[in-house]
Amino acid sequence: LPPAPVHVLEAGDVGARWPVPGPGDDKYTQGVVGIAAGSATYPGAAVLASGAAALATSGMVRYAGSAADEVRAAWPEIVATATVEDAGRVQAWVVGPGLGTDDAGARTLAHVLDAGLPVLADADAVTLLGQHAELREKAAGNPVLITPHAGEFARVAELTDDRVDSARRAAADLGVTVLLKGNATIVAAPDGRVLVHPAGSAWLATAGSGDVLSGVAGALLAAGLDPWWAGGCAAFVHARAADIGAGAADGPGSPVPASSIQQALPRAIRE
Ligand code: NPW
Ligand code: AMP
Ligand code: MG
Repeated sequence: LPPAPVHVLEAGDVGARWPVPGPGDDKYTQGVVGIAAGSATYPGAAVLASGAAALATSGMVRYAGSAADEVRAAWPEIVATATVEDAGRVQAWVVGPGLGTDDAGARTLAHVLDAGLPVLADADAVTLLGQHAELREKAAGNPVLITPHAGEFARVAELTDDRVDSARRAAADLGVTVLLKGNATIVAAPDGRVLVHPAGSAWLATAGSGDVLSGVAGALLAAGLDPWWAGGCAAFVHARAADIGAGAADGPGSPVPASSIQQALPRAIRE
């Protein structure tokens, strides 16, 4: 790959792109995001991703999956159905958090990729992409953003000590935008462009925080941001929400569970 400039994310990048409703908007023009997530083992991932999407968009969230009861109970504004086939129209999909990697998960991912909409594929959806060449083919060349942690990344591409180079190669090879998680978050587009959020919040290193990131990034895709900026803006606000939730702005901070990171999103977005 030829060298490419690395853009270091700043608050101004996010402020300039974060969707704000105007007088002519309605819930559909603000973006409808579908969340295909959760399983009997991991209903919490569905609640974390769906609720984060609801806090990050002024449009609409539709949830599809086996955690419909849990999602409805936690978020009455979210329209929940049991399957992606019944979800109705959405403008972008989030797929993968807590989904499972069985045949049902693979069918859900295939359905979502076939819709031709922007897709945020996280967690088990990344693992499934690593397992099935036909799913990688469906994703390639489409507006797909994958958000692996290091373990998930290694299932779809080679991870070396040069994380920027690894993410760029993965994006070029897979034909999707790659957000590689870690203390520094790297977002690489298939054409070689790289965004970096150099030092996120270490308070994010807690169970379920990635599921929150998925919902935020999916809401931005539904609002019309391209996968590269959706990933970058979501990572920036997510890290800030963790610092706010941990009280790290005012002192040393204290542990912040993922639901509290989710609840701190409005303050992070307002900033
Ligand atoms: P090791 O130990 O290095 O050999 P999984 P997961 C490796 C859902 N969740 N961070 C490491 O291997 C998710 O959405 C639901 C993490 C490790 O053993 C997924 O659907 C929650 N792992 C599902 O659970 C809250 C790293 O990868 C293995 C790593 C599984 O998610 C929690 C883990 O791989 C969770 O979000 C890193 N930086 N680097 C809920 N409340 O419902 C290397 N590894 O088991 O596929 O991933 O993240 O545990
Ligand atoms: P997941 O592993 O999917 O739950 O995602 C974890 C989230 O926390 C991602 O947004 C990571 O970038 C972030 N994260 C994990 N560890 C750290 C760390 N040490 N410093 C900053 N951010 C982290
Ligand atoms: Mg995760």
